[in-house]
Amino acid sequence: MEFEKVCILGLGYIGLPTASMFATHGVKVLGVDTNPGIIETLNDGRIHIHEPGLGQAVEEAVKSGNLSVAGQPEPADAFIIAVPTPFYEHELGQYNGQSYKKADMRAVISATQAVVPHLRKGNLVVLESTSPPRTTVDLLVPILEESGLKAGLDFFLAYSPERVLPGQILRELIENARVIGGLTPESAQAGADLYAIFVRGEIHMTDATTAEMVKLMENTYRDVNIAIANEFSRLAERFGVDVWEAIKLSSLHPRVKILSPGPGVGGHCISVDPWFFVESAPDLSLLIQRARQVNDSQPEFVLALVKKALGNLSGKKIAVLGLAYKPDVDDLRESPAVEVVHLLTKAGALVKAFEPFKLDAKLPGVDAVPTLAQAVRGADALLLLVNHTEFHQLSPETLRVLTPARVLIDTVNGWSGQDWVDEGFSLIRLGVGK
Ligand code: SAJ
Repeated sequence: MEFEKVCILGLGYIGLPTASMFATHGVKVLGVDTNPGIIETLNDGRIHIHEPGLGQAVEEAVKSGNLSVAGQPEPADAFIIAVPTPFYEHELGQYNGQSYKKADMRAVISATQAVVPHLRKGNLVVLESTSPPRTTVDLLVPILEESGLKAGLDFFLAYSPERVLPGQILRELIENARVIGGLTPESAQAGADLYAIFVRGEIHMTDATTAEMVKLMENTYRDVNIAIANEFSRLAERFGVDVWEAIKLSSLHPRVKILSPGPGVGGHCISVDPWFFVESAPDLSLLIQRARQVNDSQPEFVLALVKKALGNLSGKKIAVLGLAYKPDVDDLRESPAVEVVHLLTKAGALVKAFEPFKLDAKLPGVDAVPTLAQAVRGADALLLLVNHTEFHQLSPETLRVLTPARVLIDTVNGWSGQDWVDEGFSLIRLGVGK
């Protein structure tokens, strides 16, 4: 199938890079977003997302004359839906006395409805948003068929998950293997033809529900594996073992690769997606629920560690290093570091937090300061919550001048083995028992 014009609904972390890819590969692209602020920013030649290389890619796409943006879709050969699927913050489901989070599919529903008036015979519609299993078949088909056209017969319909790592989106969009799940084999083939325009990784065709499940399985697998690492950190502490040493030695086994414990799991993917399985089949996803609970309670474990180091936290000054959800990114969404700050503050500690990737971070209940010196001055302890590369080496001179603190609490194994730590600091590490 040939594609002259593609309409992409949702210009976020996935939609915008995808739009720029198609545009720089000779396709006319209309990027659509319902947020007028985003349209205005893009029309001004700026972007609203921090992702290496993305500003330049969008600039090239606009210069090529192929990328334009608007608040509403237009007729096109293909429509790609890449809107967010968060969960409801306050509306929980219940199963056997346990609560679980439910997906908020409103953005997918309204984006799909917005396609209906423009849908023509022979068009392709692709959903990229991470969604509960059967969303394409059970949710999209009935909405799109309001056009009077029959899915799989008059138009093609497919699900294709994005799998790119924030920080490496542009490279991974091109190089990663891509899974395309069609409502029919012809729909999968149409989807494969579309992505072959810029994807250099292998393209694998399957059915739509399998593709939805593939995406959820990938992120759930990672979540469960991080949960076991976090549980090992608790066990190691109990048994007087250094979990980091034990992980290193266990991973020498040819079929074992243990992930890293830490203050918890954040971001908008791994801490969210497993709930889509739980919501769809709570009776069959007990391990997945437990893993979510372990990871979500890891900030409490960090709080206990800090209490063990400092005693009563009331009035204690703590310098928090890092607020991002993972190392070397500026993204604070669902960040466990932010949760730790809230817990410390609730326990009476006076917390100053420094996030080098977001110097102007403004979060309710968090005193974020724009320099490390401001955070560290007068602190009773330094608490490392994110393994940013630039935190590995802290200059001893700076620390000596700025703080009487000799207590370092490391939740991500960023400080062990660093020379400067030997200079009279006492280092307390997550997952290390005495
Ligand atoms: N984390 C640990 N220990 C580890 C690894 C990660 O505690 O050993 C924590 C991180 O600090 C972070 C969270 O887990 O808080 C998630 O980070 P991540 O790097 O594992 O994943 P994301 O959320 O940035 O991106 C994931 C990726 N999925 C997988 O690796 C299976 C990415 O490929 C997906 O495209 C993305 O989710 C997505 O959009 O779904």
